[in-house]
Amino acid sequence: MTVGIRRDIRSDDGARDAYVQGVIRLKQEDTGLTTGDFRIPGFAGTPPQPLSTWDLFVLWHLVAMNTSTPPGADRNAAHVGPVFLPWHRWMLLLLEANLQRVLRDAGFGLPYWDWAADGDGSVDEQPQAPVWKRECMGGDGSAGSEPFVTTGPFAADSGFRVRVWSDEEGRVWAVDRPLRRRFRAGEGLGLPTTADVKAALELLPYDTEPWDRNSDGFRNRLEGWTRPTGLHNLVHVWARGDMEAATSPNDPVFYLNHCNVDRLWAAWQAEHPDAPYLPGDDAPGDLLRHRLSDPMVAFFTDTAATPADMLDVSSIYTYDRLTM
Ligand SMILES: [Cu+2]
Repeated sequence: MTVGIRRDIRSDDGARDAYVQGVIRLKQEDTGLTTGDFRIPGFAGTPPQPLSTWDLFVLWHLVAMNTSTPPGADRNAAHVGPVFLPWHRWMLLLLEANLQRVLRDAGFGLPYWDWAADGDGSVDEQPQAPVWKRECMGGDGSAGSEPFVTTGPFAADSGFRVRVWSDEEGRVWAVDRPLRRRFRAGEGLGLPTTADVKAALELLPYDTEPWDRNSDGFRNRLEGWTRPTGLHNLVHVWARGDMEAATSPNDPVFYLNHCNVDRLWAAWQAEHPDAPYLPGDDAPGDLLRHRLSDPMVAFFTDTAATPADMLDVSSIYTYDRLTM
C-alpha cells in the first residue's frame, strides 16, 4: 500500500495543482441524488439541486454537526468535544481517497495550509498570501452585497455552484449560487500565529471535563473555543462567507484548514507519545460518540470508524513536516 505524503500548499505547486484538479472533478461528479432526496427545502423558491460527490461530504459534515451528543447538548458528533479531531481525520481520509480515485493517483496526499505562517505577517498582507492566489484557492469575495468569489478556479464564472447551505439558525436549504468569502482582515482580525500554535502543542491532557467548549487541554485550544487564541475556529471566522456555516466544506479551503489542524494533532501526538486519547471507554454514557471505541457518525459507509481507529494512521499517510 502506498503511503501518501501531505505537503504544504504554500510551497508545493504539484500538490496544489492536483488538489484543485481533484476538487473540480469531485464537484462535477454527479451522484444521481438531489437535495429533494434528503428533503432539503429550496431557499427562496430554488428547485431541487443535483448533488455531486463533493456536495455529499458537505451533507455528512452537516449531519454530524446536527447530531447533538447527548441530545440537547452544545457538544455534537464532530465538534465542541473530544471527537473533533478523530472525526475530521476520518472525513479527510475519505475525501483524500476520493481525490486519489478521480486523479488516478494512489499516492496523492491532501495538501495543508500552514495558516500560522501567514498569521505571523501583517494583517493587511494576509489576504494576499499564496493560498489566495488565482492558481490556488482564489481570493476574497467581491465587495458588493453578495460576497461571491471572483478569482481563481472556484470563481463565480467557473461554474462552481454551492448547492446546500445552512443559515445562521442552523436550517438547511437548497441553493444554486457561487461561493462566498468575506475576509475579516479588513476589520483588523488576523489569523492565528506560530506562537499560538506552539503554546497549544505544549498543552496536556488531550481533553478533560466538562469535555466541551469550556475544557482545558489540547483539543479545545486547537478547536478554538478558548480565548483569546481561536486557532481552527478563528480560521473559519476569518474567511467568513461559506466558511462560517455548518456547510463550510463547500469551500475547498475547508480541507486545507483541517489538514493543517490534523497535522497539528499529529505533531502533538509525536511530542507527547504517552498522552492517551481521552475519554476512555469507561466514561459516562452522555459522552457517547466521543469515547475511545464509540462509532463516529458515518454517511458513506455501513461501518463507522472509532476514535481508536484514527490514532495511528502512519500506514496511510504522513506529513512532510511536523515542526512549526
Ligand atoms: Cu467541522
